[in-house]
Amino acid sequence: MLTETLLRAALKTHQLQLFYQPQVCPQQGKLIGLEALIRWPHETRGFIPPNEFIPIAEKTGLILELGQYVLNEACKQAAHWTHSGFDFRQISVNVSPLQFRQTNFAKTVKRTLQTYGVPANHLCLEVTENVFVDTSEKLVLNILSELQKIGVQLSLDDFGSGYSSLTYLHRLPFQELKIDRAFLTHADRHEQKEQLFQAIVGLGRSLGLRIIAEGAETAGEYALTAAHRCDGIQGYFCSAAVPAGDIQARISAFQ
Ligand code: G
Ligand code: G
Ligand code: MN
Ligand code: NA
Repeated sequence: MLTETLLRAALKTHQLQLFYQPQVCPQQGKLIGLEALIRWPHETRGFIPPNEFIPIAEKTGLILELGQYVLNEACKQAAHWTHSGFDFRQISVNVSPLQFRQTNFAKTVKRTLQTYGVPANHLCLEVTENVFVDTSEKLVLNILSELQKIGVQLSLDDFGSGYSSLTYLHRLPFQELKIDRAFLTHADRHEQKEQLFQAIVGLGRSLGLRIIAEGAETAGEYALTAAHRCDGIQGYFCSAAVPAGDIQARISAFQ
């Protein structure tokens, strides 16, 4: 069984690794960023999916340590890529609600960027609509505003999939909207799904947001994101998340 103890040990001994999934502009096929996704390679069990261990980390509070580990590793990688001359554009990191609302989160982010010498605009923080559960809109706005002042990019992840109130969206300083992959799946083959997808792209556009479509698995879905002028596409059709060392080879395959 997966336990907090095992996860804590894995974290402590650096068994958890970041993989990176490319985000690609569907018009030019150019790289526009990378999302860091945590991976836990286990000696006997293969890769343990984050969907199994992130909830444990959230329940036990270990997500604070795990979140900081991810932030450190992503910044370390960003600095390394910058020094080696690789223009990765930005690295996106997922931030859990508990981590997001911890005291001094913005200060912690700023200090981490300084530690690794990473310019703030090379980091994008992704939060989901779940940050609004158990937290007032005012507090969310305050935290986002502090992060905005630092200069990091802010992205609303899995948009449309969960608790979703459109009333707050225009008040919050996001630069990016990630459309939940449920909207893109088969949208090239179902008229109504395509219209729904198009409507969400339009909603994001009208708010001046960069639009990333998630979960393109086929050429048809990829073409659809280009037709609707999404700024970016992230999906298995381009590449799944791969180790940092494999990213440049991946990218040269589609650029
Ligand atoms: O990557 P998939 O890669 O299987 O990720 C599954 C889920 O785990 C996604 O919802 C993703 O947001 C979440 N996840 C992946 N990496 C991280 C991370 O570093 N921090 C947090 N909080 N969630 C992550
Ligand atoms: O943070 P978020 O929930 O957006 O994490 C992205 C999740 O989606 C990760 O688990 C990642 O591996 C997964 N993913 C990325 N591209 C695809 C895709 O094309 N199809 C599917 N089914 N999952 C994807
Ligand atoms: Mn994400
Ligand atoms: Na997502």
